Amino acid sequence: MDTECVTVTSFVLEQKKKYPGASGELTILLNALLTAIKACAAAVRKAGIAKLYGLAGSSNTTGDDQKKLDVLANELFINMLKSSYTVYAMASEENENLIEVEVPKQGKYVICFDPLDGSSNIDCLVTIGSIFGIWKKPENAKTPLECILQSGENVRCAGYAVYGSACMLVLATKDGVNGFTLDPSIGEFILTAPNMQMPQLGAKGSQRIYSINEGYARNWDKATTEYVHAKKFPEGKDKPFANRYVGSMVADVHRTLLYGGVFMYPATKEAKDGKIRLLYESIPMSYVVEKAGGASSNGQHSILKIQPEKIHQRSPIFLGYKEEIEKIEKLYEKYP
Ligand code: AHM
Ligand code: MG
Repeated sequence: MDTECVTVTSFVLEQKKKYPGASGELTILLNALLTAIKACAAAVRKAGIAKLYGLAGSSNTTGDDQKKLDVLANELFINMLKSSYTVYAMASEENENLIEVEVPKQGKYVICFDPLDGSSNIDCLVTIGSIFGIWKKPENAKTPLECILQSGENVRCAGYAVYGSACMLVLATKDGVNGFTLDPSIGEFILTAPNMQMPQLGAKGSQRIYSINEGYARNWDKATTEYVHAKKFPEGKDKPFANRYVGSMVADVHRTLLYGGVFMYPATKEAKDGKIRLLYESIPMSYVVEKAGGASSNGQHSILKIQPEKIHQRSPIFLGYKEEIEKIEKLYEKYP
């Protein structure tokens, strides 16, 4: 083993040194989050043996059936975070209302998370993940809800864990994006992808990929329909884009970050705001992609500019190559 490897904890402590006034509360919060993520990774690995597949017999606030792993992951996140004494309030995909923290345990951060994203992929062993965004409680906020409903422009730190062929944590702050792979033999996340950057379209190693649920094509708006058509039937000498869609946002966005491409979950005739939820899915993933040199949009402007009004608010989302996102925004100007 590399005795000089950088663990996520040592990396975060190193980062903290850049800010001499920092209290260390965010470092403690991240540590609690890591414990929850490691416990989720272990549960995902042994889910078949521990009889964790299948439904829990309940549905969450947005009407999805809850899987046993959804419920377990949610409890792990909530309990680990509450007992870190760093969190003021939380919002989870699995809880209808915001989660308040008892006064003696309150800290100065708020966190929104999807404890297990891509639930429909659990039982067939396809990649799933956890997504989180962390904000500071505004000094003048009067209610916990006001603390939770902050835009992506105030994010302090965001990221996701991918439970795939390996478990990887991707962490974005204003200083950049870094990837850590879980070494299960020592239970530590090791820095394996420092300063992650999305490839530029056309650069060596970049791929031409569009990622969307094509099954809903008859319900798309004109902008999405025209854009996807142009990816399949490009003009001139351009090659077409390949189509890849896992159906787990974490997996689809992680591939977009590494190989390049465009991920889309647009509005449809049936779902006017699309499906993906702002606070714990779109904002954290858009923050990661933008910090890595890509772009995000709801069709009009960056996802990070949207001021959320409800905890479970949804928004159409497009993210990936900057020039492709610009093309999509131009199509929305053409077909408002
Ligand atoms: P979930 O949080 O209930 O798992 O739902 C969110 C997931 C995303 O990961 C993914 O991008 C999307 O739902 C897939 O939806 P669809 O099956 O409609 O394409
Ligand atoms: Mg989700």
